[in-house]
Amino acid sequence: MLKPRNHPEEAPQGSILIIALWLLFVLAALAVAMGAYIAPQIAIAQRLKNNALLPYIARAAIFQTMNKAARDAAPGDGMRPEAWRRNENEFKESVLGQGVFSIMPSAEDALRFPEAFGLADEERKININKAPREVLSRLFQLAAYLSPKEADRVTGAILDWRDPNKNPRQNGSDNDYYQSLNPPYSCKHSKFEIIDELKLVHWVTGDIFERVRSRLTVYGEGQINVNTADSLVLQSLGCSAMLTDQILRFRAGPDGGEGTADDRVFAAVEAIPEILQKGGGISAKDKEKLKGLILGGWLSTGSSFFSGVARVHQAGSKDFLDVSFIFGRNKKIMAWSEA
Ligand SMILES: [Ca+2]
Ligand SMILES: [Ca+2]
Repeated sequence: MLKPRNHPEEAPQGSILIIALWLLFVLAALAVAMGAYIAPQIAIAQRLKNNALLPYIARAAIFQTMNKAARDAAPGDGMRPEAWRRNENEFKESVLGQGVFSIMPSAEDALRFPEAFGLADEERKININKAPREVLSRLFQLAAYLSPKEADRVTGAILDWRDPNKNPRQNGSDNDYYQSLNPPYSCKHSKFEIIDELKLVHWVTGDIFERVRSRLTVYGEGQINVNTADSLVLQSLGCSAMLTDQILRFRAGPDGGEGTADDRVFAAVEAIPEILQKGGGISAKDKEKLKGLILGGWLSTGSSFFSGVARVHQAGSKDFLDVSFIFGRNKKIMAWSEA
């Protein structure tokens, strides 16, 4: 007797095998698909975990830098700007635990020190809260190309903004002007806390602000560091072009360029007239001007406030974080901003 072609007990066994194989295939495909779906998420999670460390690395980097600046407060060589202004050994790709950091100048300071690794000092700038009107007026004429009349009304508005007196001075700007704006706001009648506040002051356009911002600060006692101030700041103080040139030439040293090993510093402000006299002689008028600045307490030979950007990343990772900061030699953080 012939067996039936499809044995009723064999068919399910074959089907089960095929179904099992299919199931295995489907499960394997699902596992591959799940893997492909999850892998990037694991990578993202890993990256987030790594990037979450960056603010802590930045913090450590800035505190380490602040301690270095505080140590340099000892009189003498610590005041030499090159120790903190251009110092690749200390500030370029320095290793800190799992992190790596560089200290660079802020965007506006980078215009002056494009290739530098290090800090920028605030005392090379004019203090907007302390500078007399004529110094601010010269700055606006020299940096923003304003006429004496235009500079006079801008500086009048700045003085009305910063002093507690509520009556506007001649060529100043009072509350009525600020209240007429949309939206209206009040004249501050108090010191500038950040330089960006200047954008709120009457007559200060965005263009004018951009031209003067890198020469103004709210930090320090108002004295200008004669070892770091640039030509425009020295001239804003009232130094003649000749006197400014002599100061810069002394600082540059024999090779004539600033930022090299032979640079010189003035050790004390009182010694400046004699040093310049020996270096080639200064006019009686320039000597008088210098004496006035020294006796008035407008010059210093060191700085106490420093700004910069800490760029941090983890070793082997390209993700970085920029943190802008300003601190004092007294180890006080004055400003902090994570980009
Ligand atoms: Ca006022
Ligand atoms: Ca030099």
